[in-house]
Amino acid sequence: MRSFSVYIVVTLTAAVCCVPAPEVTVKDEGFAESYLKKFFNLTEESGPGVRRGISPVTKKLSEMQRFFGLQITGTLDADTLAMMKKPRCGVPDGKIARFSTFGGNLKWEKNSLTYRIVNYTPDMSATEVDNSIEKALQVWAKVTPLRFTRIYSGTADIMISFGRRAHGDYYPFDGPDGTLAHAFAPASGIGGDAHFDDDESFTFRSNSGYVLFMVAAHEFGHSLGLSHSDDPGALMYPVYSYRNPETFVLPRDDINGIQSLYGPNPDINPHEPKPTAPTTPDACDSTMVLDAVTTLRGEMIFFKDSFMWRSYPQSNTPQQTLITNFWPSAPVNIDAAYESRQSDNIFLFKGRKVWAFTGYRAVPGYPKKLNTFGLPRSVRKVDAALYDVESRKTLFFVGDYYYSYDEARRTMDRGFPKRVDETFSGLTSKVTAAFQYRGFTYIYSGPYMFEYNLRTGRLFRVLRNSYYLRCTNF
Ligand SMILES: [Ca+2]
Ligand SMILES: [Ca+2]
Ligand SMILES: [Zn+2]
Ligand SMILES: [Zn+2]
Repeated sequence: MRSFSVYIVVTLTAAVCCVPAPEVTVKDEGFAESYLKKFFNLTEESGPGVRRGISPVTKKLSEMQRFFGLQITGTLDADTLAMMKKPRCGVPDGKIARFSTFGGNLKWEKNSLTYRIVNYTPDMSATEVDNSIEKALQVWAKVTPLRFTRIYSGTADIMISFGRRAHGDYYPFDGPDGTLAHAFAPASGIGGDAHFDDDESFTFRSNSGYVLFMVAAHEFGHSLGLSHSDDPGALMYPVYSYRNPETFVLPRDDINGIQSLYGPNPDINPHEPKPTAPTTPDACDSTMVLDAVTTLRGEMIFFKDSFMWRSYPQSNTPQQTLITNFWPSAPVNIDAAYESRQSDNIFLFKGRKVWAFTGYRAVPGYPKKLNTFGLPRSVRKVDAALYDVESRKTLFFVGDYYYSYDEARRTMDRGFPKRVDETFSGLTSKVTAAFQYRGFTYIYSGPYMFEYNLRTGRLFRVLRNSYYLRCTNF
């Protein structure tokens, strides 16, 4: 134990984004140690046989960083610590892979399973708990031949209970937050069972507290044989994220996972329209059209649907995450984004509204209306925005035109809007995203990126998305 903290090299480089003046304390090191032991199988070093070279902690930190798509530093940096502190499932993280299973033989050898709700949480009514559990099981029944029957006494395949701290297995819960629940892989006895930490406040629908339906649907994935996925959009991703239970549709990655064990639902009517399973955008898709691109304190951020990639200058691997994991109050499917160096804010645009963040924090008073920036009321949405470091102006692209906003004077410049192709030669198709990087101005149109000198309007190169947002699946 003592030797452990020596290995955690506390380095907080300037490139670490978004946590203001972070400090990793001795307490954090202890916390990180127990996190790695619990979820990444870090074992104590003992005896004289300690190998030279990379320490087990560095190795496990790197493994954890790779799993969560963080920058792989092998040190306990601020981003890594923030990820460790997110509420999550208590089951250890296994392979670094899209969906994974506990092993092909850890599955039920029957399609008809029983479940029993052994006790209730005081947070919700019994009806709400029953409904959440039933709905969570149906998430899996819809896409497999598995069918669930509730029993009220005796031993069910899936025994469901709420407990605090030590609750009868060897995996005590940890009080409020941290671990929310855990479940056991298919087997007799405790196998298949799901336990919920009753030190959490569970909720039926609201976005304060943890939605029991979401937590339960994830845990039942384990009860049926799935392990964790590193797809940040998957239900089997280990970190909790709020989703509306009314509109939740099981993502493609989870469907692929569960069907690899049990096959598809034979009762599905192929003529019945069903909601399409959401897929996580892939940087390797050469036809992908990004929603927005911006810099953020030296990083590049690429937005698509509910997701964003962070790309660090010193790393070639863009890290994908849900936008709401980064900024819980941010919109998804945004129209445009830019970073104001003037105010150290990042602005996200969607429809007639704009959100502002400083690092991880939402700026109070937002979202505001578009006309805060002096844009005319007739503008319904902004297609793209970029901040010009040299002139400290922000350009807003709207259809065939663009506006110039003076960040210092907080007014729209005279003489605008101008036609886009008047300044940016050769740009005749719709602008979809824009940003400035290392003195060059990049205007995206579909999957293409046009590289300009903003002063002269000279076009240097036409590139693909992948020039900055690298495809790293190899
Ligand atoms: Ca069981
Ligand atoms: Ca807990
Ligand atoms: Zn889990
Ligand atoms: Zn338990």
